[in-house]
Amino acid sequence: MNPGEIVQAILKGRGILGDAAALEFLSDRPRLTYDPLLFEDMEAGASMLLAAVTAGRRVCAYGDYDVDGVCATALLCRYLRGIGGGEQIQYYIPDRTNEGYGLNKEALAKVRSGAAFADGIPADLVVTVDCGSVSVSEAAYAQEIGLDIIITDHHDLAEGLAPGCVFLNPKRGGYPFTKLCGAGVAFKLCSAVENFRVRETGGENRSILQSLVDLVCIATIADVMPLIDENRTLVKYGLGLIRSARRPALAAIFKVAGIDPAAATVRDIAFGIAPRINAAGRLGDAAEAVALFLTDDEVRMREGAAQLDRRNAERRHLQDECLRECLDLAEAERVWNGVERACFLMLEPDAAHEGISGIVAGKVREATGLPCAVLAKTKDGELKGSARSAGRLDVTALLRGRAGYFLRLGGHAAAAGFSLRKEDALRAKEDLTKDLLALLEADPEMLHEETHVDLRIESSDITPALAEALVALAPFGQGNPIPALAFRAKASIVSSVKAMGGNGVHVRFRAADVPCVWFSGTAPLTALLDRFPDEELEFVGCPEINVWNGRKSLQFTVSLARPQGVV
Ligand SMILES: [Mn+2]
Repeated sequence: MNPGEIVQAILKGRGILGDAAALEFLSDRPRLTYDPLLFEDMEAGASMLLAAVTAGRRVCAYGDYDVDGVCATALLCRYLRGIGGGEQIQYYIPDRTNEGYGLNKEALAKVRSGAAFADGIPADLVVTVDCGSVSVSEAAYAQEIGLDIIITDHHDLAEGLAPGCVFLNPKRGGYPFTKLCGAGVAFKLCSAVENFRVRETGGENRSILQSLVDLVCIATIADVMPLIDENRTLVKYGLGLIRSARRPALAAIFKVAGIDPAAATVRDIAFGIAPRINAAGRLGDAAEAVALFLTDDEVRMREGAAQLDRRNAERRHLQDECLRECLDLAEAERVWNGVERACFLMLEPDAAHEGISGIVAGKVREATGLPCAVLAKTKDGELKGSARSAGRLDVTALLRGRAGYFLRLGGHAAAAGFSLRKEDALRAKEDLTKDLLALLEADPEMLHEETHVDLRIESSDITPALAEALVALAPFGQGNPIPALAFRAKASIVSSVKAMGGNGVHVRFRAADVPCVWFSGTAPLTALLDRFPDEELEFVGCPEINVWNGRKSLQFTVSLARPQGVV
């Protein structure tokens, strides 16, 4: 197959059907986007918001402490200030530990009275971003105390909603794409406001709005939304803005992270930029991160970015300590009467911190292959847990099966959050392990990650031209992974095996003459060649152009190798 055919086959396998869809998917200037007025309530929401800003009323963006919430808050404030709202546009971010996620009545009272703001001016309108879908009684309360309210969110819907409340959520139906992040929904609201504003004033100036797509891009990546459909459009243009380093606050964060914005990738944002923005809300006050995006003072920007970097280093330190402890605890739970077993890991480390339990649970899952919850004590003596799933297990469903133990419980297939009484923790752990073992009885492979292969090709198809053609499928990430191509080679013709890296865990080799690199692959490759010396092996990965010392060379980056026929 030639590179063009391979790209087309991958697209087809990913459900991108037809020439128009393929052209759009590969385009540098994608056009796929939808009319914001397709949102239920958008017309009412946008005109209410524009009227409030035009009348000089105080508007408060009510956000969240994670990256999506921070970016959505900054985006809404920047836009509304930019179209004339000025300092009347303020924001409120609840504290992770003391208030928790979503709307709360005390905060709304402070927003209404003005106590939430440095200048003490009371707000007339509150616009939630990235939260509010389940805050039914809080939304009613806002209206009772004289606050108009617009809810914008992308989380799952609750049963009902406060009557008379404007509620923008793509999951309500009407809007064709439901996987926008919170900042994406806020962006659609601003787009609608912009349309109305242009219609009223006759002026055409979309530059403020367009300049904010970088924030949508970061939020979409950090919230692990699928990089398909309208998100692909937003992320492509957003990456373009980020690479041109147009936003000084963001450039300052790139600088402290040691990442060159000109070559920024989805990975750089997910692992270098997002954790720093997130660190404010985990260990300090997320408002610090919002303030960084709202200031135009370069000195404050530099200081703000340095502060985020310090908080991130502190977060990493806490996380490492907690992870070490958790891995020891996990080992003790896995080995039962001297025998290794599958179990639901529920760990209660001394070094627990609410802000990092989710990350640590994910790392324990990676290390053990088992579903894991990490618990932290709260002020009122309860335990608050963050759980991460493994393989095909729906961890929230598993926990719901024992709902009686939990004071609060929410989440999705891959992750859950809950709280329970300390005295119930041990029995909950035992019962959840019992339920997990019963599931494994029926489906022994349930906890294993499946390796998806896009396409099986010949080793001779792997050329520099193919590596270059595959780049057009980027940006890669959730919902649009790096292509996984597979080729076969006899184990006996694997040659030039060379361990590399500080401790030799990575390996370079040639298979059927294809130059390969496999990160953390030394041990599995050696085992494979020892066990199956005469068999045909299948190598799964992606061809790439490696640039080293200014020289370009082709390499096939292996993610998995296995005996042919094993799936
Ligand atoms: Mn979100």
